[in-house]
Formats: sequence, structure tokens, C-alpha cells
Amino acid sequence: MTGHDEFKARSLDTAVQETLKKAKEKGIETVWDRYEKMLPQCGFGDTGLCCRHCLQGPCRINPFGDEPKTGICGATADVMVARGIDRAIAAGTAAHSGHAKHLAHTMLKMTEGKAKDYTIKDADKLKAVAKRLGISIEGKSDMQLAKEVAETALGDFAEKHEGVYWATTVLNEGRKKVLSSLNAIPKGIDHEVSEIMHRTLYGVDADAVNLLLGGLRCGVADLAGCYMGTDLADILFGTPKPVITKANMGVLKADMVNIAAHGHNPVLSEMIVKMAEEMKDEAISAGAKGINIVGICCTGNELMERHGIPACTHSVSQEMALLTGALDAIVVDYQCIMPSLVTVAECMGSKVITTMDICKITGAEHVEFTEQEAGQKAKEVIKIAIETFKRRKSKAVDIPNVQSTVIAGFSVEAIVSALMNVNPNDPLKPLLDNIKNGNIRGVCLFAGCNNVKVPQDKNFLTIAKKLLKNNVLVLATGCGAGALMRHGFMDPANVEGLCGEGLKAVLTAIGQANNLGGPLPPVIHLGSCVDNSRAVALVVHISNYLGVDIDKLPVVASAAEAVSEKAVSIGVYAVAMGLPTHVGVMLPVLGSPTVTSILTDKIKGLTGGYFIVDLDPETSADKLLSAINERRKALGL
Ligand code: NFS
Ligand code: SF4
Repeated sequence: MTGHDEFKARSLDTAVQETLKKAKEKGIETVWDRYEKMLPQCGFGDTGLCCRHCLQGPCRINPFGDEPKTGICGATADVMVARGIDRAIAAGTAAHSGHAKHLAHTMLKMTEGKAKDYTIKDADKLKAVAKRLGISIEGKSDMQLAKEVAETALGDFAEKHEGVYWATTVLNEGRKKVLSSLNAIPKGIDHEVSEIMHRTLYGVDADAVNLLLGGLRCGVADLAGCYMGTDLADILFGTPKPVITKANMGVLKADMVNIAAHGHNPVLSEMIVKMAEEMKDEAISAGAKGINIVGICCTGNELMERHGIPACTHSVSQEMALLTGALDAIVVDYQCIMPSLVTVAECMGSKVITTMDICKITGAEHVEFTEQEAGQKAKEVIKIAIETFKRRKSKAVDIPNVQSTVIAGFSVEAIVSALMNVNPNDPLKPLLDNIKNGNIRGVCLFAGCNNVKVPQDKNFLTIAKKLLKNNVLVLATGCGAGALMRHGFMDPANVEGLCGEGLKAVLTAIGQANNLGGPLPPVIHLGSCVDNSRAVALVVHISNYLGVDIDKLPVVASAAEAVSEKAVSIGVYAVAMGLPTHVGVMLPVLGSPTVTSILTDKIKGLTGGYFIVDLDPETSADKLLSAINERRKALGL
């Protein structure tokens, strides 16, 4: 074995491999070590056949058909599995919409003069969102309008029976019809989450089909939450435009105060970026060259798409950022933050700083963040990092010399404006002409996390390579975007090597029309996980333009290395939108052949979308391609 081969089974990212070697030398435990200790994982849980929804349990059902065949209350395998998946959807929905609600509160406080560090960055987007929501914009100041948008957002959470629903303002007519007929239009985001908790309680819904239809409606509520998150973040912090930056651990700088923003909500990370600028001199007095903010996971994507902040690493490799020894602080809000970071930080003399009331970690420092004192709190966080730097600066660090060039920040607005440089009067035409003539076979969205069960990035890279060669236009969000960017898939220089001829020609033509001096990158970065809303917006645009519903379009999605319950809820709304949706890790549904066949097959007759569960990236790519081809054929292309 040479170099870091020993760690290839854990990650395909060479920076991660190098850092894993260091972890081993230092005897520091990582997520991969803990995974190995966990094996074999429980077969009941794996197949979805355990239930702890009441105090008579836990119950488990024999997956091989022997006794016990039901839970103590009589719940069958179908019911147990459907209840389990429903609760995952509700959790994912609660998280995305909690993020959106936080933005709405921030926006409302801003309009009341109670959050003075925030401003309206994109008044055009504000007006566009207001119009979409049916709010009249005549004679209103931006602040007044922002207040109404924030109040409408907050009004989307409770149950209501009239007025606008965020979800219906973003769907095309075809989808509205399909989802209404399935009673899958949410009546309120929090209402749907709470209803799932109710119906999955001991002794309530015991019909798998009914449970899954409830889950579908909650999935559509998740779309509303994601969309709201994107809308409000764009208004407050700016709608992304293409920006050149870097990704991977090589973006850390030994002679600077390195702060990683980790988690999700730009409400926090935007302030860290803003205040870092102001506190540069303080860092210099401490002996640093300045302050270097880097991103981890989705808040990293948010900072990258709006400011070109480089990405350090993503998802399963988050501990590695600390193991470099160069990170002076890692500041987190909520979601996808491994509690183990605290232990690694202790070993490395670094700090984990929690900021949110709902997300504290024992052993971390807590600086309670409020929108009222946002700038002040961000400064407190940065001060802690500067203090850590003073102690760290004389010590050796191990920053892997690995980074790739990234062009990020393709909001739908940015994509349309790039296309307008090709055809000013009819911007979508060039894209659709190329889909029709086969230069572009179809579109695939990669989303979701890195799962410890998969060699990091392997599924994403394998599938994306095959699709790109077959001229599929690839979009990416979240840590899926992270995986692809760390391996050069967002560097225009790699279009030549990665893309098929047709796709190459299209990316080059658009790049030239925009004076980029080269093509667009092989993979288009749409942003964070809530920004899957941007993918929905794009397909809705295309569907409206063509007058063909989304379930007929050659568009597919893949969460190739999913982890979070948020990936499950996103998957459900992708299916609700009518997309064939691949998941590259096992969903806990196999214990119920009924639920499995509904999700992977029967639902196709209802929404047009369906799940493809396949753990092998090669055959997964083939299945995605054939789903695209099947739809092309049906369209006569
Ligand atoms: Ni999405 Fe983003 Fe990453 Fe997965 Fe977590 S950060 S919200 S859930 S791990 S992609
Ligand atoms: Fe067991 Fe039924 Fe209670 Fe679940 S709800 S733990 S299956 S008795």
C-alpha cells in the first residue's frame, strides 16, 4: 500500500485521506472508527421493522416472515415502516422550515428596527416574491413590503383554510392539480408536521397507504419551507451570481485566524463574514495576516454562493477540518453538526462555539446569538478565535495542499440572465432547443449528504461522470455539490475531460456569450439544501415554457449518499414534483414489501415520480439514464 491507499475505502478525497492518516497517528477517533465499532448494525432498524412509538415497546417484527409478525398492538410491518418514514419526513420538514421561520423572524425584526445589523440586499427579489404571494407593491416602501412578506411567511406555518400558501405559489398548474387530487397540498407547514406526529402516535393511523399520502403532503410542506428559506435569504443577503472560489482543506491558511462557519442559516454566518472584515486589525495585532472564513456543509454553500467564501470540507469529513490543527474556531448554528467535533477540538486545542438555544453541545463554548445583537455576538465569536490563534500560531499545522477551483452561485435568476446573453428575447429557448436536439439528453440534480457507509464522494463521482459523458446537464446542491466541487467538477477547465460533446458545446456557447473566456463549469452549483427550491423553480420554468408537466420532462434527481432525515423529506418532494429520484443508501423500508413497492413503483401512477433505491453507483447511473431516455421517448425526442 502506498501513500494514503489505506484510507481510500473511507474517502476518495485525498485531503481527507491525508488527514485520516494523521488522526490514526495521533490516536484520535473519527466517524469512520465509530462506524466500524457499530457493526453489525441492527437488521430490524435497517429494514424499518422496529417501533418505539409507545411504552409497551420497543417492538420488532421478524423480517423473514417468522414470529413476531406484528407489534404488541398489532401494528403490521407495513404500518411500522410507513410510520417510521413519515416521522423522518416530518423531522426533515421541521428542520428546513425552522430555518425559514428563523429568517422570517429576522426579517420581521429588521422591519421593526429590532435587528439593525440586517438590511434588504435584493429589493428586486423582494418585489418579485411579494408579487408571487399576491401582495400589492404599489406605493409601499421596501421595509413595509418586507414586513408583509415576513408576516405572510410566518402565516404559512399554522393551519389555514384560505389565503395564499407558499407551496401553491411555486407550483405549476399541472402539479397543483395532481397534488390537490391527492389531498397533498399542505394547509400549514407546522400543521403538517404536527399532524404526522399525531397520526403516527400509538393507536392512530394504521393504514400504510393513508400514512404515506400524509407523508407526501408533509413533503410538499417541506418544499414550502425550503422555498421560503431561499426566498428570504436572497432578499436579506442577496441573490447569488456566479463567483470564482476554491474548495477543500487547502483553503485554510496557517498564518491567518481560521474560522469555519458550519451549519445552515446565513442569519449567523453572514454576520460572521461581515464582522470579520471589521475585526481584521485585531487579528493582525495578534500576529495573524488576517481572518480567513471558510465554510463547512450548507452554511458554507450559502456563503459561497453569495460571497465566494471557500468551502473547507463537507458532511462526513467535518472532523477533518479540526484535525488539520489550523482551525481556530468552528462556529455552528444547527443541523448536521456532529457532537464529536467537541472532542476533536479539545485534542487539537481548538474551539467549537455553539450559538443557538436549540443546539448546544456539552463541552462546547456557547455564545447565544440573537438577531437584536447579531453584530456584537459575531464579534464575540471572532474574539474567541483570535485568542485561540495566539496560542496556536507557534505550533505546526497539517493543512493538506489540496484545493480545486470552483465557480458557484447559479441562482435561477443568474441562469436566466446568462441565457439572456444567448437569446435576449427568449432566454429559455437555447436551453430547450438543445434538450430537443439531444445536445443535452436531460437534467440531473445531485443533492444530499456524504454517508459514512459509502466511501466519501464515490457515488457522486461515479454517477456524475457517467451522466456528464452522456450529455446530461448536472445541477448540484448541499454536500452533493460539496463532493463534486472538491473533485474539480465545478472547474470549467474540466469540461473538456468530463463532458460529452453535446454538453460541451452548450456549456461553451453559454460561456462565450457571457464573455467567460471558456465554458460554464461541468456541474452547476445551485447552492445549499434549502436551495433545492432553485431546482424546483427551474423545472417549473421549463415546464411552463413547454406546456408539459414536470413528470414528463427528462429530469431526474439523486441523493447518492444521503444521511439526514432532511434528505428523506427532500426526496419525497422531488417525487411529489414528478421526478425519478435516486437514493444511494438503504432507506429503512425494505421490511415492508408494500411500502417499498409504493415508493419505488406504484406512486408513479399518482405523481409521475418514484424512488430508485440502488447502492451501486454504476447501475444507479444506468437507471437514471434510462429514466431520462424513457421520458425523451415519450416526448417523441
Ligand atoms: Ni443537506 Fe446541509 Fe450536508 Fe446533508 Fe447536512 S449540510 S441541509 S443534510 S449533510 S447535504
Ligand atoms: Fe409496539 Fe405498537 Fe407500541 Fe409500536 S405502537 S411500540 S408496535 S405496541
